[in-house]
Amino acid sequence: MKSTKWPKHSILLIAIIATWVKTAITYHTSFEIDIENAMQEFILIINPLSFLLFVYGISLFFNSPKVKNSYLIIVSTLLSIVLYANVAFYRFYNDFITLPVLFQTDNVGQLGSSITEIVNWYDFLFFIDVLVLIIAMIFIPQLDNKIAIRKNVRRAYFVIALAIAFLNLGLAETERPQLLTRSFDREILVKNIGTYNYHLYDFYIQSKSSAQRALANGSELVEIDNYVQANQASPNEEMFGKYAGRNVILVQLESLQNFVINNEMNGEVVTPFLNSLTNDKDTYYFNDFYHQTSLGKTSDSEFIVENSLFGLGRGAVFFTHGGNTYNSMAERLGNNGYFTNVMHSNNDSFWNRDMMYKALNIDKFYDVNSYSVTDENSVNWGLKDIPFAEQSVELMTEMPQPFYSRLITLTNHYPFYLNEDDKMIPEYTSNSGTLNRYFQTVRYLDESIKVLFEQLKEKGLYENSIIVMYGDHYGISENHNKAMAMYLDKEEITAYDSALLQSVPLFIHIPGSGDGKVVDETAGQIDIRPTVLHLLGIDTSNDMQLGADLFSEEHEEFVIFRDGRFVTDELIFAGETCFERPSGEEVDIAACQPYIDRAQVELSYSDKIINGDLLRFYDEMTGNLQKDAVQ
Ligand code: GP9
Ligand code: MN
Repeated sequence: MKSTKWPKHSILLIAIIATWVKTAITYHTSFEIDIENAMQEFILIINPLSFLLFVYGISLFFNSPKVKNSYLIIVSTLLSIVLYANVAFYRFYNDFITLPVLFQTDNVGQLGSSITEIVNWYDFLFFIDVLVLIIAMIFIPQLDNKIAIRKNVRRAYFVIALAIAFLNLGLAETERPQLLTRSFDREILVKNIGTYNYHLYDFYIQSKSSAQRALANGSELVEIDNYVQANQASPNEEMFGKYAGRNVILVQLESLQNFVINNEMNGEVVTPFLNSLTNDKDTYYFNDFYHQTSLGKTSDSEFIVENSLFGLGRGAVFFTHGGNTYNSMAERLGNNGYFTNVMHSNNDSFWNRDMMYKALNIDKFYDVNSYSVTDENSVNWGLKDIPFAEQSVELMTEMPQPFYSRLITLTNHYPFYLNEDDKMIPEYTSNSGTLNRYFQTVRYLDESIKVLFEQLKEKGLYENSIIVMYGDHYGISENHNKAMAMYLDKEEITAYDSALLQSVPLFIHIPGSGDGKVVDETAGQIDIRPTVLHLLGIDTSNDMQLGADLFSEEHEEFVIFRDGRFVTDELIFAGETCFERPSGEEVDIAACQPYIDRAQVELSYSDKIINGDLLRFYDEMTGNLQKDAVQ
């Protein structure tokens, strides 16, 4: 074989192609990645390429063929180990490796004990590219080591690698907006940026949070504790413990905003069942209640409700701080004899719920595997809300009582698709298909709540429960302002209107209470935890929580949004402007300033608690700092 037959960088090219092809085949054979269209398939196939070009390309900086070849072999071996470790992990956990999981000894222990199930004889194929590379090195003659690589060739090479990386990210962004900032699911990340880039990203996220955690110490809690104590709202004596021992059923109503309640769309009632609750003798309906979520959307609302703390301004706290110590509502209820669980028909890794629920001390997660899901009873994101309600109540009948179940609905999720048979009202007639369909899926969600109530009654679970329902976050983003303005009969949607549109409904339905009413107290999701615990007679005076009991005389009408906007009963701060309620007129910023400052303080305290994992230094039973916290 003559050396001239082989182009200069043949070995490099072979290394890239071999690993690329092997990775693409592995995606299809070893992982269950849902592919919905040709674009997703294309992204999946190209996604390892940019990373491989970069890491193998580093060999272009080595002049000695020997060093170069050793480098290529070492890299391909390491990448094979990473990929194979994921394959083995996936066979057992049906999930991709994330760093914190590796450090949970019980996970690795479980893996070790079932090694015979996990390893197959043909697994050497996962290292086939290393073999190909070695063979190539033997048969392709070495180039003269005095020939250096031309600088402009090298530059062109990395420009191409960068271009491919951007192409990959750009396509992924159109398929999955806010992929990296929201980072909802490991499968979606791998599908869009590839396993290797996913590990880099995971490493970045995890090392950032562990550095912050390592630098934190318990003394930072003193100031926060003083603030929390000074702002405590003592429980309403009459309500405290009034419903002790009842089951608690929380329902997170996907994307449900308050503007549809008691409102019509082209003459059609949108939420007949929920409307009936607004003047029901057993229901407190809060009509000036707001979501406080950010990029973590559903998971943020879960976090806020469980912990009475804010989510993070960047990313989803479920992902970034899934291993922290928390003092969740579930933990509280668990300590008081409750069986605690979440019911939601989705993969348990979505939003990193599998890990986060452990940190929140939730006893059980009834995920997609607990439900019977078929093509007929699914639409859009999965199981439809009506069968979900039916099957959930069925599962509740098996639960030890009292239980705390948090249900998360799914059908009223963007892009709001529904089967023809389930459409109970026509679409709206604006220029936004999203808003037009939204009314139909909201109507369906409303029906599913009616079914939930019926089923609870039928199974004898109704009387002895408290049912709390709230919208998790907005459903219609500001991209649809024009259509929203048309629906609300306004010229335009201003910053003031947008803030008001963050209102989601809250219903606290207490069968037999008889004292239900419409409550116009300005409040937010952060207030749910103390409210529920107090109704059950569980003291929260030592808890590190930023919300307040909605039935307390001392509850303050002040809701902070995650981005620093706020709403009170008299003022709204939005778009850097201070508005008066209800006129919407601009007023001097001085009126808002004290609240602006307090919003910043509360948000920063919440961030400090999360970033420093400060609750590991806190004993919520005594309210004391744990000076000897060892973790
Ligand atoms: C996914 C569901 C939706 O399991 O909770 O999450 P979202 O996109 O609304 O945050
Ligand atoms: Mn949601």
